[in-house]
Amino acid sequence: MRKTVLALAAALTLVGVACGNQGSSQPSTPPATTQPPATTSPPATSPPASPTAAACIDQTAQPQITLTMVDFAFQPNCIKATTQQTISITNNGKAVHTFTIPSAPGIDVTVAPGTPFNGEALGLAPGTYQFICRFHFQSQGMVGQLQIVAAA
Ligand SMILES: [Cu+2]
Repeated sequence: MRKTVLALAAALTLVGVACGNQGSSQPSTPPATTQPPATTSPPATSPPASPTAAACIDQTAQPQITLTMVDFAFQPNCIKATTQQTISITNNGKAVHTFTIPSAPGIDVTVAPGTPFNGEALGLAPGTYQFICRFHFQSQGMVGQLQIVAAA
């Protein structure tokens, strides 16, 4: 089961990279011009594994980690937190989502709309973790990153 999830995550990463380098339509594009991004796909989403540090929301001073789900994204999608913080997850979408850390066994929470999850500390060692929604990470790219640092 877990190996399947990891394999899918790896596949997603490959797909994301491939899409990032791809001009969606082939016919006779001049090679040297800067072409505007396709209207439907924001260019900033290509590498899910490494958002820039500046884009990561520092929540280390908050009482707990607060994460919101919408259809189909995590907000924020990069959080800096400490080893001691608990987590609060609210689903503001219409679909059921999960908060799942494939590399951390046991962290796999299903959160229904209107039923916030208030959990314990995640018990993660300092490090960087990718979290996903198991239902939508592949189809919708519903992923995020958690940067865990030692508690002050
Ligand atoms: Cu989802």
